[in-house]
Amino acid sequence: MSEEIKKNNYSADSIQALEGMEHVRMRPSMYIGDVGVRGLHHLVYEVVDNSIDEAMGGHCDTIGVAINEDGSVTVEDNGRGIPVDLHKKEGVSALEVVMTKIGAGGKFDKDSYKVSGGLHGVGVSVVNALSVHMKSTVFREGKIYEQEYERGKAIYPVKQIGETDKRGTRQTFYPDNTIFTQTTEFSYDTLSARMRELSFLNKGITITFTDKREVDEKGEFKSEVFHSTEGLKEYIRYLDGNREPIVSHVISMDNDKGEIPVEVALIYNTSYTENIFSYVNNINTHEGGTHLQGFRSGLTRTLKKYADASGMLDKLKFEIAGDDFREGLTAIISVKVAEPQFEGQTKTKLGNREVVSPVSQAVGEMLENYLEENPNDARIIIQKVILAAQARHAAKKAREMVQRKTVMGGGGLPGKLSDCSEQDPARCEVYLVEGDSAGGTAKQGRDRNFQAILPLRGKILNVEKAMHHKVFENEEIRNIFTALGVTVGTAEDSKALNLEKLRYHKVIIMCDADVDGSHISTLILTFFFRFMKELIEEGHVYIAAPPLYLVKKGNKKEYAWNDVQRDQANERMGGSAAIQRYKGLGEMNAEQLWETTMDPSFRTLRQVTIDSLAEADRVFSMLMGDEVPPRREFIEKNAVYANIDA
Ligand code: 0RA
Repeated sequence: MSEEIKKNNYSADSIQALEGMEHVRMRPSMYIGDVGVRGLHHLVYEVVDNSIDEAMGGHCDTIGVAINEDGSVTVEDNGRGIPVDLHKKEGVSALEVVMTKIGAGGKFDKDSYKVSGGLHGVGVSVVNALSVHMKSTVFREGKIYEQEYERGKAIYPVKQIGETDKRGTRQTFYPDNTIFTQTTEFSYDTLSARMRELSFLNKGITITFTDKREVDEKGEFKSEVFHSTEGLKEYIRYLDGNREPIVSHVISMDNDKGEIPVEVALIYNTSYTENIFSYVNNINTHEGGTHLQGFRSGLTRTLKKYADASGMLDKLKFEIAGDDFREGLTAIISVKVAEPQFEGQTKTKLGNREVVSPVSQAVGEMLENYLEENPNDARIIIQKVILAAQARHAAKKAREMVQRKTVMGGGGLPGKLSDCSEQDPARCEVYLVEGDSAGGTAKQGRDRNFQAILPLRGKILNVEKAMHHKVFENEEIRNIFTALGVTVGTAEDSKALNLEKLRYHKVIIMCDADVDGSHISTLILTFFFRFMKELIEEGHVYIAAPPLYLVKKGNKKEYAWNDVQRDQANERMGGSAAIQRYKGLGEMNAEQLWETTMDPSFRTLRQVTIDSLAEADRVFSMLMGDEVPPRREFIEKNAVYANIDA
């Protein structure tokens, strides 16, 4: 053990290492991306990653994650326990080295399959540095050891505190609120979604997730157990549960023997959307990269070859494009790469060239076998591809119409748009408003210098169920494209989005605060998610929050956004105030709408962000798909935003 440590050179003296920890506190974003909600949750992922690595090495099978009563988080595994023996060079225990020295995380065990990379894998010492308090407990060789830290510094040497027949490691940490100034409150939904995802990506592991901050009516904690025996195959069923499959099985393969372990699962459904999620070392690679490239080439090559041989393409007048093979496809690719190179704007694009061919080959083989053994499914898939090619030609024409109108500029703006006078997009915002009447009120209430209004007719098209050319032919949707100045499609990529000419940096959805309003917001968000994902990813999309109540007495008035605020306002006015419940935006006059919902110095906007693309996709397919009961239930329980953290 200590041999390993020496080999991996911990020669950096402790002074330098201390500087390392101080550097983490000075520049936390360099280590965890940001110090907002995302960075905060990243702390948990970092600690869980270490336990996942221990599990991938075959040393443990159960991981417990808990949000404690006091808001701290505990992660526990039943692995070998972080070694506690003396680290000769440092003169302290190995545990202390791992916890307090930057760059010491996990790597000292060359036997364990350590593949963490990208944003993750910075080491548990980073979590320690960014926590006001942390406690490590190790169950190892019959004994229990413990050490505690404050802002990354050990407050006593590792000590033995008892005996045990358990094995494993337990880590508890309290995020530092002087670092995470926005919030230190963990989101159940965010962590739960990530634990579910991890269990699908690492089959065989059991992850229990518990929130001890609240108990239900039965006096029990909110808790979930995640365990997947079939991995990605099960993940596909989970993601596509609200879509209708057109083939009989999930097509999948798992090759963990090769130099680069590759796992793939896919299915075709009746929808028109392409949904491919790719992972490298358990990290969602939003921007794709070489593994995705390998997947696409393997899929296209194999299906094309089969289709050509089948004679089904003989009468086709169109050339089939790569896109056509992916309409209605839901797929997950997961690869493990020892030294991943991450590129791209958000460092979520895999750059390693050597990954392309093994993935392409694995996908090719898997599909070839499936098509061979399931000729019925094969025919159905090829038919779908042909339909997609035909629809693509129709869509191209429709899109060119949108483009022509956009390019003409000036007069090309939709007639319903009330534009603002400011020219700098960074200072401009546009409100997408439900209905012409609320649109009229917003137009009167706004500050026309920088606020534009685009009223939308009642329910916009449900893009989840519409073919692409129908989407581009739809007038409301064309209005959104032209008003925003966003164009689609380049010579190389028919779906590429061009945000360069975006005319407003804030796009604000304003709907009634009721179930119908939620539904309309969801329709608009679905459209953005499917057709302008980057707009959301770059933080341009917001949801306005109109008040639910006006509480009034004499010349005193207050607005309330929930029942608690309403009651408090009423109390402040002596308890006998008149309470008006706003049934919709239409019941507010221009001044009220400005005061509560549009005035930047008073309004609250909820920024729409995406934690997990896969989870967002599942939710949208549920909300907007064919199955009515789950949608109704979800909308009633969560309004719109459940998995779109705002
Ligand atoms: C390296 C060596 C050994 C254990 C671990 C790493 C280890 C690290 C973590 C982090 C979270 N949980 C963990 N569990 C184990 C011990 C090697 C041995 O006992 O021979």
